[in-house]
Amino acid sequence: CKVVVFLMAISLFQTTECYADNPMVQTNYTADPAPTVYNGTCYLYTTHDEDTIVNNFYTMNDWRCYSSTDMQNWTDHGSPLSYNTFSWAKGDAWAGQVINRNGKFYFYGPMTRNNAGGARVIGVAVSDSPTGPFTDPLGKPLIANNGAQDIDPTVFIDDNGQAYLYWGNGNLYYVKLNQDMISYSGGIVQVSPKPANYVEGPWFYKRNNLYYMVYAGMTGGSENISYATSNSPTGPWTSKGTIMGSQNSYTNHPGVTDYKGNSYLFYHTGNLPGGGSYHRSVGVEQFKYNADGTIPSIPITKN
Ligand code: FUB
Repeated sequence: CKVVVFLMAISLFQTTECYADNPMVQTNYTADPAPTVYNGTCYLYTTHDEDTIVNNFYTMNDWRCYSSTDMQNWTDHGSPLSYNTFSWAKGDAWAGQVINRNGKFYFYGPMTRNNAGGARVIGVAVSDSPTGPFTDPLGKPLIANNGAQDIDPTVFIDDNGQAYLYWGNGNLYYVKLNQDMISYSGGIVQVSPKPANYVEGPWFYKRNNLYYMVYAGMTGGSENISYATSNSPTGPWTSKGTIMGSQNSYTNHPGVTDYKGNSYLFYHTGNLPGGGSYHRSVGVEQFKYNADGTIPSIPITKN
């Protein structure tokens, strides 16, 4: 195993809080962070901006996996899957997420199809291990509904066992996944009204009986991170404002988790040398929810 990140910055005033270097991965350009906790370890899945940018656009072929037991030192597990895992895909390995159910790990991620006009669709892959390898159980996309809009899946299993997959660029959609996690029942539902200034990158979870939808929003020239809450997994959603302002990459993308009693927001910027909108890098900040469950404004730290 290779340890990728390491400098520890200790606050002068809060010596118990230690942070990883930001950007936390300095060996690849990474984006679209998606954390999950399994067996006491925090696994972080990211996308991967290739060093060589083609056609001045996102050039992304595989997903990466890192893990940590202290949120400061991260082990690089390489690439557990790529668009080549899916026989029907031709590229654009964009923002994905992994969830554990009954000892199996389910990955959901968007790609462009190698037929049907190259539409962006969402695939599912399965593994017995959080670090892969993953295989495609369907041999076809799970979600192929809206052409360019089917990106950025986020998955959550509620306390009653019902799993939800939300996704979308421009509009927000969801389906109720079946227990097998590779099919769904009922139709695709478009969320209306969508949360304020919603663009893409939803991250869906529940805390203290309140459902959270954290997402990339737009009020200026580049994306911020905003959120909405609901008393129901299917809304209606109450917009709660922006928690992280625009950074130096056009996009941003949230991933939120609790780990060992603390709360963390993962995001991306263009803060590595050579960085920018197509060379992004994942960072992480520890934060504390307010007593009423609202999320404070979260500044980024750089080391
Ligand atoms: O990384 C490619 C796309 O950019 C993601 O799918 C969006 O969330 C945005 O970060």
